[in-house]
Amino acid sequence: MLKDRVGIVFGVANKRSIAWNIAQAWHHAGAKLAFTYQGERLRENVEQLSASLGAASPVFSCDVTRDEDIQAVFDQAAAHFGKIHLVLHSVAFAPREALGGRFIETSREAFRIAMDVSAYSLLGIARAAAPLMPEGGSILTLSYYGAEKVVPHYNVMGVAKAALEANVRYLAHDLGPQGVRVNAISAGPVNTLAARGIGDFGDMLKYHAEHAPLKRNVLGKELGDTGVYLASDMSSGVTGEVIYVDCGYNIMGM
Ligand code: NAD
Ligand code: 0WE
Repeated sequence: MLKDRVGIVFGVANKRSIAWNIAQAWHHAGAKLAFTYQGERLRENVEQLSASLGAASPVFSCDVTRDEDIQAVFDQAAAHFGKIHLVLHSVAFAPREALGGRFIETSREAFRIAMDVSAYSLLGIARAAAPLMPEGGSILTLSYYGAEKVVPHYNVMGVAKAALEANVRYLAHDLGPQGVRVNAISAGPVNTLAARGIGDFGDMLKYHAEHAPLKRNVLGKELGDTGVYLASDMSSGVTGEVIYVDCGYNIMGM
């Protein structure tokens, strides 16, 4: 379904990463991929995972808070592939002390960092990607229910995800005339590196599974499948949208 499409994947840290689930699904659907990693610490992980696809995917360093890093990724992608069609943005960060305690205590600096890494970065990436998408394309990001409703302790990340979801709509408006679609998957909780940094995540997974209509948590494979749908022509009429892939949790009132 993605034959002859080229995609750039931001946000693989390890094999549990949501980005890795979606990248594998894109690969199996026939896309050619490049990966970026944040910092030397993650280089080897990402190189090994990329190599495991057996497709000689290039791997680039990128801290999304640095405009010059983002530009360098797309310069290298242009040199390697010419055109691209797909971008996956699966990146978020807030200082740990801001994820817990009272939201009202969030510092200006923690707010700035959460917004920069988790929301602004989509815009920076979209701006650098768009000139390489003359055939149109699909930009995909990851959100969470805390954007819309209060999830205790998600705090400033909820505010950043609300900004991210608004970014999706404004970018969809700007890039629509060029045939570039922009959408988000709002994923139910998944046990990744970013999630395990959070105390009581096990309890949260259990609560979520008990209260979701499907009575279980979402699988990485299911996020990958929706990722293929949003990347492919199957979703050609869909842009600016936030699609919940959360076993139905978000529809509940009680
Ligand atoms: P993860 O830790 O595997 O991925 C987060 C990625 O963000 C890592 O690869 C990390 O290197 C990258 N990152 C952080 N700061 C960066 C920076 N300055 N520059 C470049 N990269 C940076 O965890 P994940 O759960 O797969 O998270 C991926 C996305 O999914 C995030 O946007 C997260 O908010 C979202 N999400 C996660 C869950 C969940 O429960 N795990 C649920 C819904 C949405
Ligand atoms: O988006 C996220 C988590 C993103 C995240 C995780 C960390 C952990 C380590 C952002 N920044 C950091 N900073 C760190 O220092 N999720 C959707 C997973 C998540 O995190 C929560 C959740 C859920 C769900 C935090 C509190 C409550 C619920």
